[in-house]
Amino acid sequence: MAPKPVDYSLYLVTDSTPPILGDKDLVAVVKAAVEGGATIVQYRDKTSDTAELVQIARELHKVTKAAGVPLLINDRVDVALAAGVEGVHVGQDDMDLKTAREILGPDAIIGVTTNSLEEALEAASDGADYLGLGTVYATPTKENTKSIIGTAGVQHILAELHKAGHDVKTVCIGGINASNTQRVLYQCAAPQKQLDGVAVVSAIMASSEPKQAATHLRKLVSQPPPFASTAAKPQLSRAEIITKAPSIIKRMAEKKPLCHNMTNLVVQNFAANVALAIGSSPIMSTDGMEADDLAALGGSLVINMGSTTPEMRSNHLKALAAYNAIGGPIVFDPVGAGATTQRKAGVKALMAGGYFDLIKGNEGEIRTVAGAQGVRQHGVDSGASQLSMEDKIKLVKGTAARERNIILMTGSTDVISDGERTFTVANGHELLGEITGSGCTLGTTIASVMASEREDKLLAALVGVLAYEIAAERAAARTDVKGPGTFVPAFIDELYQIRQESVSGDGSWAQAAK
Ligand code: 3NM
Ligand code: MG
Repeated sequence: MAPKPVDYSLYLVTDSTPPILGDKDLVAVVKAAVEGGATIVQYRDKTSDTAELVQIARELHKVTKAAGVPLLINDRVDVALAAGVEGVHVGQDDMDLKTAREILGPDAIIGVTTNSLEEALEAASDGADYLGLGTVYATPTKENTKSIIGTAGVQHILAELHKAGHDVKTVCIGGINASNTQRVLYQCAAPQKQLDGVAVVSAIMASSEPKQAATHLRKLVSQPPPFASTAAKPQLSRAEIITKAPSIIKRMAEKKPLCHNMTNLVVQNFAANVALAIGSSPIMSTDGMEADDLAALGGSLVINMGSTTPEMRSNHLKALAAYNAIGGPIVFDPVGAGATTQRKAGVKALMAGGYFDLIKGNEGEIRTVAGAQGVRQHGVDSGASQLSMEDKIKLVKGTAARERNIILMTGSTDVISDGERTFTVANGHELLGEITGSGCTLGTTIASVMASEREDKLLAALVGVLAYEIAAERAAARTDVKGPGTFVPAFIDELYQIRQESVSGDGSWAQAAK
C-alpha cells in the first residue's frame, strides 16, 4: 500500500480532562491549534459517552475540515464511522488493526501505538499508515504507559523498520514540547529513516495560547536544532590533523572564547588556570540563572557532574537549555557516572534534558552513558579496564552514532568518535592520574577549542585532546618535575607554551601526536 499524502509533522492528540484542558473549550482549542499549524488531529476522549463522542467528533470535524487537516478518533471505530472522519488511532488493547481496516476500508488513515520493536514491525506488516512510537519521556499526561524508550529506543525501531523494508510513517509521543522537539527529532533519526513528526498533548492542549504554541512547534519541527552539524563531515587523516592542530589552537587563542565551567569546588581553580593557559577565557559559574546571559556571549560550556543534588541538577538543566537554544557547544563530564544510583539517575536526567555535543569519561563512565547495565565503579577514579580495544572502539562509535554527538573514552589510549570517524590517541602521561581534576580540565581544554572551531567539532575535540596530552608529556619530561606536586605548574606552563608556539606559527608540538 503506497503511503497516503498526509502531513504528520505536528500531530495533536486532544485531552478533555481538567488538569490539561482546564476550563478552555475543546473545539476552540483544536480550532486555534490547526490555525496555528497542527497538521493532523486525534480526538482522544476516554470518558465521554458514545452519543457525546459522536457529537464532539462532528464539531471537531467541521473545524479540521475547514483547515484541511485530517481528524482521527482514538480507539473508537464506531465513532469514526458515525462522524465520517478520516480515520482512527488504535492502541495495543484496542480493536486490532486488520479488523479496523476491514471496517473502515483502504482509504481510512489508521495509526497504531507501538511501544516496542515487535509491536512496530507487526503493525507495519499489517498495513498501518503510521505508528506512534514511544513513550519517549515519562509524562504526567499518561502515567500508565508501558515503557519509556527514550530517543535511543525510537531510533532503534526506526532503523529496524528501514531494514525490514517498511515505509510506514512514524511520529513519536510522550513528553514532547517546545523545549525538546528539535533535539528529539534529531536524536531519534536513524541514518536511513527519520520520524515524520511529533505527537503532543499537553504542549498544545494545556497551553493558555494554543495557537501560538502550535505555531511555535510547527516552526521547530521544520528546522534542524541550532547545534546540528549541517556541514558534511570531511574525512580526516592523522597527517591532516597534525598539520591543522596548531592553527586551530592559534585561532582559539586569538579569539579567546568564553569557556563556562559548571564544575566542582575541588577543580574550579585548576580548570580556570588550564583555560587561561591554553587561551580561552574561563568563567566558573554554577548558577543556572545566569546561563542565558553567559551563553549569549558565544562561548562553550562544560558540565561536570561533580555534584548530583537536586539544586545542582536544576542548574545544569537550565544551562543545557540555554546553550542548546543557540547551539553553543557543551561538553559533559559524567563524573563517577556508574558509582551510585544517584549518579546513574543524574546521567539519565541530563541526557534526557538536553543535547551534549561531546561526552567524555573513562571506561566505566562511558559504559554507564551507553546504558550498560551493572556497571559498578569504586569511587570516581578510572578503575581497571574491562574492555578490549576493539570493544572500546565499538562502544564509543556506537554510542556516538546513537546520540548523534561525539563520545570520548579516556584511558592510556583514548578513543574518540562522532559515529562516523573514529580515532585513538596514545599521548598523555601517568602523572595525570596522580593529580586531581585532570579529567575535568581535559573537558575544559576540549570545550575551549570547540568554542571557536564550530565547523568540525570532532576535529576541534581531537586538537584539544592532543594539546592537553602532549603538554602533559612535555611537562613530565622536564628535569625539574619530580612528581605530582611539581608536575601541576609545569603542565600549566607547557599548555601555555603550546599556545605560544601555535600563535607564533611553530606547529612542531603536534608532531608528537601518537
Ligand atoms: N500516548 P504529552 S504517551 C496519549 O506512549 C499518549 O503511547 C503515549 O502526552 C504513548 O504530550 C501519551 O502531554 C501522552 O506528554 C503524551
Ligand atoms: Mg487506546
